[in-house]
Amino acid sequence: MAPFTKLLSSVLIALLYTSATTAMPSPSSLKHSTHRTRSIGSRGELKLETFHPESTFEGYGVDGLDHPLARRGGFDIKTASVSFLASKLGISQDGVKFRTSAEAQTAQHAFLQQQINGVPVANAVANVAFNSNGKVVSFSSSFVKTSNNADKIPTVSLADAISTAEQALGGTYNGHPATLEFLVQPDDSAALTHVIQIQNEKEGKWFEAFVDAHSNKLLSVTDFVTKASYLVLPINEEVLTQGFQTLTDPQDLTASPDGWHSDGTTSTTTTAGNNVIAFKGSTTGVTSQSSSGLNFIYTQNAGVAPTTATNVAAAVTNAFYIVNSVHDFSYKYGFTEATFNFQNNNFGKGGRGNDRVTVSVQDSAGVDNADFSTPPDGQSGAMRMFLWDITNPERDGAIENDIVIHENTHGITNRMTGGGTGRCLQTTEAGGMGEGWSDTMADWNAQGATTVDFVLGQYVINNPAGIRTHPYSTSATTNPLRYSNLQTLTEVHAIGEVWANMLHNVYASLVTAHGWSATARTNPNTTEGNVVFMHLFLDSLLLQPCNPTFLTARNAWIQADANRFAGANNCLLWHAFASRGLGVNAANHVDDSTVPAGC
Ligand SMILES: *[C@@H]1O[C@H](CO)[C@@H](O)[C@H](O)[C@H]1NC(C)=O
Ligand SMILES: [Ca+2]
Ligand SMILES: [Zn+2]
Repeated sequence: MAPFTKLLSSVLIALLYTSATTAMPSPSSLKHSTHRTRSIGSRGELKLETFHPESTFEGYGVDGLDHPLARRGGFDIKTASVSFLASKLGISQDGVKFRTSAEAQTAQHAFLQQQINGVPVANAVANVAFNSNGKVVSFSSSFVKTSNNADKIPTVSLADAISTAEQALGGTYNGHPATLEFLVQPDDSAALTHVIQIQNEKEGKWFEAFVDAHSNKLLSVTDFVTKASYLVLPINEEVLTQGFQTLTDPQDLTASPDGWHSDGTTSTTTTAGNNVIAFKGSTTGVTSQSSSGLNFIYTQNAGVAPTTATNVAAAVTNAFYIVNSVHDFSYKYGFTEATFNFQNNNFGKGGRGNDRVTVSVQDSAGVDNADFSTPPDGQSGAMRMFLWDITNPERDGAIENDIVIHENTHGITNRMTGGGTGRCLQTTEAGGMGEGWSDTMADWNAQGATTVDFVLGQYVINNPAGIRTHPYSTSATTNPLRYSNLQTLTEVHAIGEVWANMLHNVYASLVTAHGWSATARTNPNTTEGNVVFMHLFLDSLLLQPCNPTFLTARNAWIQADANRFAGANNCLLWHAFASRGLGVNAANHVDDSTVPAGC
């Protein structure tokens, strides 16, 4: 505990210093943007505070920033991004490692990492986006001027580090190749670490552990699992009508060229395909077609236990359908093979394959919950849906679409932010926004021509109020949450509600201004507000920094609009964010409702 005590006091000094030099009150929540404290171990006996250096974001508007390499013949994103970053940060090019790039619809994205003596730094990263003229449209970085770098040759063996990590985290090494990376510490020193994946399926744990390669101490973790921790409200009598329908060929062949039941080489007649495998118990527990020709017709019977055979088949079918549908529409808006999506066969379109989503329905590991694990590109995302035991018979989260979409969206945001590492929504504030985006995606899918308040999770708990504290609403009476609520909120779902409510207001403004498209999921090329919204949602994920804050994420939305729509919605976005306290001068969880001059 000693290092944490020391850290706490240094932060207190920093807070006092800040309050002495600015007029703003300094919320005690400032660490939310750079730290996360987790209780680990089966009884939470290990308290681990992880550190993520502050990230910055700069957007360069509609025109972008000219750059010496922009117009040279044969634009090369690797050379251009390394040279831009080195000159921008005033460091040598040896200090920058180009990791990967992704060509997206409106920008080319480079993802880079700081390196010290040729060894990459896990938590000091950067990304640079270029437009089609090779100009820089945005850049973000969490690079650190380190002092006191550890020797790059480990003195602790990988085997010893694995045993330390297994013991501390209560799981086992899963065999994924370990790496050696520096890790910046809160005092700006750089520790050398063995980076090892540790899993415990029964307890729903999946960590990336950073074990000091000189002292054999566990220094940090990436938690690939985003857990729901739902606020359960008292039960009332209302039962929702579910409205099951038979859909014929819902797959989108642009996004899934061989449909949902083939990976381009192997066809199936079960809930196993290129994007998703949905099952109960184990991956062999898939649901098969009910008659010849890919028919999955299983009528859910709400009057009997969800564990009866037909209800299991209905739930597996529904989860398979939703996760494939999310794959297909998000693909059209830019979550593709190249931008680190989940598919077994990538059809030669970039990115890493062999990582379709595994969906475990009625997973026996828990109740009243659901979770999604997002390891790096190339390893399957894992969704686990549990039963809810508030009602009798129990209810199944796999047939409440907003819960499935919420979980699935964790995979999208964790993959697109930071370029496929799964490491970039780890701070308290970024983790909170992760929850917010997931609710927002469910909200977007549920809306019709007239924007209405959105409630999440009312079926599983049999309560029309759902599982969040407020409906998402344009009414500040119905939902009073503002940026400044972050001063007192510490739990990621609670922080997520603030972000999701802001985005609900952005959505409503866009629909008011541009109308609503009924074909938004299949046609991303029209101009209505819900189409615009989904473009900005996904575009901004690729632009924003690793471990974004509300401020940098907002700026990424503004820049996404510049990239795709030449800034047509600039003032609309500012007004919507400012209406909930995230105006131009908002900072440090203090509200501001100012919009830029001219808006
Ligand atoms: C949308 O536009 C893209 C790029 O021009 C095109 O490839 C695609 O077919 C269009 N999609 C629809 C549904 O019109
Ligand atoms: Ca992939
Ligand atoms: Zn969640």
